[in-house]
Amino acid sequence: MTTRDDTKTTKTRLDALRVEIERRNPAQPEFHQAVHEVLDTLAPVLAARPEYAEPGLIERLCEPERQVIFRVPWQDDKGHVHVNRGFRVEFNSALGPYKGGLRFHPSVNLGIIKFLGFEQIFKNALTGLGIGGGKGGSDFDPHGRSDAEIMRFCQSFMTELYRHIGEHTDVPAGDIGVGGREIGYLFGQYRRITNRWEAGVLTGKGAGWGGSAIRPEATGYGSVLFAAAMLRERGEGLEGQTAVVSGSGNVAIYTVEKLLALGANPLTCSDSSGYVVDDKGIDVDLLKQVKEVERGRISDYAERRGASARFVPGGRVWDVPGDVALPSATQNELDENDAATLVRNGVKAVAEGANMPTTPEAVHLFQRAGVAFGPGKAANAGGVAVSALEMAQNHARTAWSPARVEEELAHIMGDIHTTCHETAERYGASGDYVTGANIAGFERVADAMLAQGVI
Ligand code: NDP
Ligand code: 2IT
Repeated sequence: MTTRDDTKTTKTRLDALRVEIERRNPAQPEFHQAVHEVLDTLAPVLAARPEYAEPGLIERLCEPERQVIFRVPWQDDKGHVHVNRGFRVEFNSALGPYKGGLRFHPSVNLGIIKFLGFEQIFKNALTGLGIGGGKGGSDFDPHGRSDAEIMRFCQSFMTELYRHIGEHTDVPAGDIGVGGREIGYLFGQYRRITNRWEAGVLTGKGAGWGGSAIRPEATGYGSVLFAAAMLRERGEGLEGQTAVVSGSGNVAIYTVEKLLALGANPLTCSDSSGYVVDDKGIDVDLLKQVKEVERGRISDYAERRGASARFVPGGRVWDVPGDVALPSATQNELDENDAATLVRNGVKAVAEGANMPTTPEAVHLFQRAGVAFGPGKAANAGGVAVSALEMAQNHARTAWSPARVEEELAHIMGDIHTTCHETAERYGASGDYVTGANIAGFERVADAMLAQGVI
């Protein structure tokens, strides 16, 4: 039987470990944040299951198996040479090949990639699909670059990355700044260098050359399904509810699309220059035209939409009242003040489409206020889950129908919700999806690591 003393001793050990991790990984605040958020919830499971308290297990979990950093030189359209930095952090392969996206954004550094890779371990475990955790990217800024510049950058990036990846080793996909266009250029260069048609080396490929139906939609659709499952647990549905969505990229667009399909009313979208409020609800076809076809800004949407929409430069999208909030842009975009505003305005559920968009203080505020809070590890797992289904289709040299993939996605999101909910209950944290997701993901990875020895 676990006593209060066991839990206290375990907490003291975890606190000491956290201090040591911060010392050994200086100047990586996002990585510290992600590790702390997980360690903070593990004490009950470590106290209840002594095998997990084995010296070195948590230490191994917090140390990437491999970290690759490389130079990415490329020439712009005027012939000027630029030098960016490329990263791939192969964090944990106990459950399967490293799996996780590539992010191209000027804010990328090793600490950002490590936080994302660490989160990915638990998220991927929650899908139940046999994928390890990894992440990569570059501090390259794709904004304003021509197609030819993007292609040359991707080719240079892959000219180093190809040595480290493979369908049984490490399988990248998209993230911020990396979508179907970039995956195409990356795949082309991989194929050219290796002289192999190895479809399973990257996911998010195009329809017709190994891509899965519904992969572009999967993250956004999945986070809306997760929000719906949390509401259902409280005897409510999404129909008729208003929603505040941030971001206007891949995740945000398909979040809006699914909200509309389920009868909810998405009122907002945003980018790094401001946000749009549309009193009639976001027009998803116009949003796709502006963002996916024309690669424009969210302010262009407001200009084209007419009287119902207005663009607010700067500002906080969370000032707009809504029943449900779906942060779908980037890390730490929703802070304690934003959470207080949302709670004051009556928000009932928050589902993280982005990775770690809610600061720890904001998460605690939501939980104290009784708001259903779905962490990214669970709520945005639909994207990587369909990536794993893409790998399965590639291995079998087949392509499933959109209806089949969508049905699988709905099952997976339902299972993740149930797993998180039941795990939280089992450890005395009923309704706490953060604890449920962390412990359930941890148990799967930890069991595999213990079985496979000290490696
Ligand atoms: P996109 O590049 O398609 O879109 C990103 C959006 O977020 C843009 O609207 C962008 O605006 C905004 N944004 C990015 N960085 C910042 C910033 N520092 N400040 C304000 N706004 C910002 O990326 P995705 O939609 O793919 O990714 C969004 C989030 O979802 C990320 O956290 C990602 O890790 C996560 N995610 C993505 C998955 C996927 O399958 N793509 C799967 C699971 C999670 P602007 O153009 O102005 O920069
Ligand atoms: O954060 C994520 O889960 C992703 N960017 C998707 C990863 C993937 O391999 O599909």
